[in-house]
Amino acid sequence: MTRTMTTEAPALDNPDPKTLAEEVLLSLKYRVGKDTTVATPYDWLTASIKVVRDRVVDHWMQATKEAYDQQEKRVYYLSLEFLIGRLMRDAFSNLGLMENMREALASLGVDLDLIAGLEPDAALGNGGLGRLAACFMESMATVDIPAHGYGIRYANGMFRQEIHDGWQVELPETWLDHGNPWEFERRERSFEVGFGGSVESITSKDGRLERHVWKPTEHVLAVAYDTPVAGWRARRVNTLRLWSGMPIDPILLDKFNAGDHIGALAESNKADALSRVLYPADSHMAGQELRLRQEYFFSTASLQDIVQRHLSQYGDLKSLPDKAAIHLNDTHPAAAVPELMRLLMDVHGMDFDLAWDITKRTFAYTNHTLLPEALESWPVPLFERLLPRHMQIVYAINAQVLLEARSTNQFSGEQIARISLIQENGDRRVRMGNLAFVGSHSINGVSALHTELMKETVFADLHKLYPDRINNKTNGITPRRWLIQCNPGLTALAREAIGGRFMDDIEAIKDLDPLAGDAAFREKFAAVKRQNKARLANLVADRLGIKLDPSALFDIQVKRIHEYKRQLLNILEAIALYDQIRSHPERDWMPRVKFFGGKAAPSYHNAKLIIKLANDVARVINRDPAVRGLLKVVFVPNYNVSLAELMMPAADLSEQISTAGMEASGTGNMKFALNGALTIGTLDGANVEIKEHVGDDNIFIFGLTTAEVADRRNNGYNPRGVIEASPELAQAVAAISSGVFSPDDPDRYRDLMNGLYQTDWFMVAADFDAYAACQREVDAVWRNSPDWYARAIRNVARVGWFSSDRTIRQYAKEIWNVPA
Ligand code: 4GP
Repeated sequence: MTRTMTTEAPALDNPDPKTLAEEVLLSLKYRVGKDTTVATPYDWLTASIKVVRDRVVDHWMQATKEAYDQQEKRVYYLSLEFLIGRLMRDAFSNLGLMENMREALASLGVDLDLIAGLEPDAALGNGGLGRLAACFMESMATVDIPAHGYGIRYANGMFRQEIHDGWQVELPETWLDHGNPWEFERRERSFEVGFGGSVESITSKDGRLERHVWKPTEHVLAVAYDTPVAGWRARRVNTLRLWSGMPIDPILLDKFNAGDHIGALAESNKADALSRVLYPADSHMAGQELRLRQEYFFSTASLQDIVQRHLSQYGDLKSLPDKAAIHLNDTHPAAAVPELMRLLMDVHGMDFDLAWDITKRTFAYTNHTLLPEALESWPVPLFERLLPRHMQIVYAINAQVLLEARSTNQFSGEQIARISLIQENGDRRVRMGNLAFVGSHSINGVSALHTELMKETVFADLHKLYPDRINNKTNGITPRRWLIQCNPGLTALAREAIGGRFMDDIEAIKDLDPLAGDAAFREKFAAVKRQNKARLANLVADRLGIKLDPSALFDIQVKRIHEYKRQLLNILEAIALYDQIRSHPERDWMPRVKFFGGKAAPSYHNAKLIIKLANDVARVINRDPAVRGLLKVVFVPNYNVSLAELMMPAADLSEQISTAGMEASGTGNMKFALNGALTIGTLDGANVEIKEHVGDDNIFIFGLTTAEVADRRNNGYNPRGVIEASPELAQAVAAISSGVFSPDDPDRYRDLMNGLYQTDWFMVAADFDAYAACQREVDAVWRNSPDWYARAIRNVARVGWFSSDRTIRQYAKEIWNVPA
């Protein structure tokens, strides 16, 4: 069943600016406790948020009640990361209050943009999968699915990045310093979480095993904090419930009284640690004990909450799969599989078979990366020590799965070993991917290519055993944040040209397509782009003191710094272009600014070195008078959601240049295209589908395909030969190796460059010439401005499909079995 969206908003009251101004004043007085004479900008921010939150709450309660009364099936999205960013604009815009609120605040002498800029950027995620979870929350509310997001309320989210002398420096992000006006603390909604201890077997009088009882030795509380998430036009408001760790006894008084002041706080510190920091690992396994504790902590709290809600409404857990779809965002919540089994068997008395059937029908799992270093596995001794009962359950599940596999007579011993939940070679480890897979009825990849690769690589054997489970759900982005809010200029232009239907159904943006041929429209489009570029140029001038010309081509690569994403390829091309500009000053070069932005995991040596290299190269190129401003390189520090909102609308060219087969999907590629940037990219992740939608003429594709990469790797790739055969590349590599960009430390990049010569796992050298040639094609099209903007408009018009509303509807229909 598809509910169509109309432009008619459901009964949204639309208070005039005067009413809103009064509400803000009351809020300032009674909620914040200040009057206008002493109010700081933060006070105005808090007062304004509370006004809009009150309105959200009305819709929230209504939605909650409806879900209950109508016995709707609920979706529970378990994710260790929610990269939500700022929420105020989102709420204003989704409730249709933006303009009136702006006027209301102006009448009080307050600038909406100024206070909006003070709202902390809630960075409870690393990048890809965390931002996806945030887009999904907004889309689930928009397409009217009753849903709860469950995660951790990290006191310190993603670190703040500063660049000192070109190096990344990590500083704690303290987003809660001014409190969090969005959330509701629910002390009464808390659950006990245990760790360690032992398992007791309870037997009946006749010696039969009745059940197991886990007796943990450590106990903490998980306390709920709720943030309402409003969908477009507040059609529905859902809940993001984040857990915070609390000690059961805040202080152990007997220890304190005995003089052990530190020991008295030990419990408290342990509880606090659970929700203190987000591990800054993107596509990389975090590996420490605290991480496994965090994973279990939020999984059990969420499940206890879900089970309690279900029981209070339906009285019986047998109907759980009919009324609850629990989604595992990557393997981080995979401990939920044995935890649900434990709750069903040990607490609610079911037998294994029934519990296993319910578990599989309830869970679904999304895989977000094929990188081997990101596939989670935990040492058996650690798992067993922290979660002894879960270890037993994992063994029991494994026995069942291996029995099924063997009984088909289709698998060799080696294949059986790969299907096993336990890795036996080397140290014994619990494989969380396999656990999530076998415990779920649906396992999805995040782009068509990625899903096929999942079937062929990591999950090949499990796919053979359970061929109906793997399916694809290509990622999407919410067009509210990533077009309507972040690009008001383009939104207004599109409304003027084709009406506002696209705001309710983003696929209607395709009506812009014919306007690519309209010179007057193209000019207006170019003017909007130019304004957006000027905004970014101002930010760069303010923050970095670098002056940029908004008429230059803005070429942007923003994402986590990772070798497979190949920022290095982009930097090498910048150096090659720099050489060319100097040696051929007579050519008609098109001015270009290459922007970089992104964080490196603090322990990822090469990624941090690549940041330093980008900055070193920027310094040399930007200062060289021979370049005559034709090329500038800018590394924008502390890339986060708010910066993305500024950068996406300002891009002419979007860099999506990962080694084919390595980027599961990408979502930045979608944000850029929707804001009118042309993509230069490899046939990787969702680029493949973006190409199909925008058409071959409106995207720049280069480089090896996935099959060619595999082929090269298997057949003795010789990067040295490749580098030596490419004069431009050889010169760029030689310049870096010889210290042209690091005169203070000429050897700084020696290992990095040796890596290119010797292994070049990411095929930077192999793709260099194709990439450089493709960039010159970009220049040629850019030179013909009407042609460029026609292509840019077609990008906007043709990527409406990459909306997270579409993705979520597919999840709803094909995985969760809920109406949307
Ligand atoms: C990311 C993938 O790297 C990215 O391609 C994808 O678009 C995103 O998930 C959402 O599906 N993976 C991660 C991770 O964030 O930590 O593995």
